[in-house]
Amino acid sequence: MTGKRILVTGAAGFIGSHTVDRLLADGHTVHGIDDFSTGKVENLSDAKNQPNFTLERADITVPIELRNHVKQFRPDTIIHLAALVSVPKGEADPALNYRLNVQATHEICEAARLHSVNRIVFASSAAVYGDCNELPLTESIAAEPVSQYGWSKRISEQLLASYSSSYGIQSVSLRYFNVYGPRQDPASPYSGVVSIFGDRYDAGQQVTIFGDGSQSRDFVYVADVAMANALAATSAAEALPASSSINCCTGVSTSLLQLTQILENIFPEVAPPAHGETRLGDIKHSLGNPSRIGDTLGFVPATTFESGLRILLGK
Ligand code: UD2
Repeated sequence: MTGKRILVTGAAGFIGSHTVDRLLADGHTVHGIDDFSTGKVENLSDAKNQPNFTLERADITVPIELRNHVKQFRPDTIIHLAALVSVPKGEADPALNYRLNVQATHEICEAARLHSVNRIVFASSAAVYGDCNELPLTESIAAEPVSQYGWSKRISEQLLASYSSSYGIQSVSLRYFNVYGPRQDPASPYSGVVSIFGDRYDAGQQVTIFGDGSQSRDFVYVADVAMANALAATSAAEALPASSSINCCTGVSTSLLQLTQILENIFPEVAPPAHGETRLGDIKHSLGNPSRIGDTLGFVPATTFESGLRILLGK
């Protein structure tokens, strides 16, 4: 396989940095951009030393900045990961959510159109399914989001589809389920449960389960998500539809009680979890159907939940 030129937005973030690592390991030439509002340069400490990687600060909501990067680097594909990454933050600041998660996607589409980029891979989310409880969630289910964040991802998918039909720019929107793994910040109240619980157990502290712990999620390991991004960016054009929305998930359901059971086995000295009130607006179960990602991209998750958790914890 000949290496491709791939521009990654949000390159210094949690998923972005793993995606960069994967693309470089596969022999591609990568240009990363990030505004470093949440991304960290340390996340790219391995990548930084590699000759076929460049990294620059850029604000993708400023059209000229973005277009200059695309014009100069001339990517075959853009992987667009920069975003506001939380449902509660989107509800609290819908204007910011719109700017970062809709307007920025449009800027990416425009930069791609103006500078002849062949394909865009986009970080969508299971949040597009809203409160649907027809599990497992399959792409044929109508996406009916219930949050500003979920809507912004859905609208972005449609923008990409429109640029695909009008201008022939191929697009792949990957609907990420619950991504976990190294470099996810455990300190924020918006952090995912795996990073919060992993961090607490590691520090010898008791965790609090909101509700009875029977709620479950489809946890997908970040290096597997990076692999999915790489496959979506580099698969042969003929192997993919002009525009598609594809679940990025494992199809395996894990409850919070199963999560804490594994953590208790690793850290038997830590007090068992406390239980608190169910979190407002929580969904009980989320599970994706991974058939389409398997069929179209040949994606098979390489990491079981317990092994991913152990890598995260270094155990
Ligand atoms: C995640 C995202 C949400 C949205 C959604 C899309 C975060 C924080 N949440 O929500 O924004 O993208 O996915 O599907 O990014 N929990 C506890 N104790 C804690 C923390 C969490 O019991 O200290 C529970 C929580 O109430 C929930 C489960 O763990 O039942 C998973 O929580 P989460 O925030 O990791 O993920 P989710 O799917 O609710």
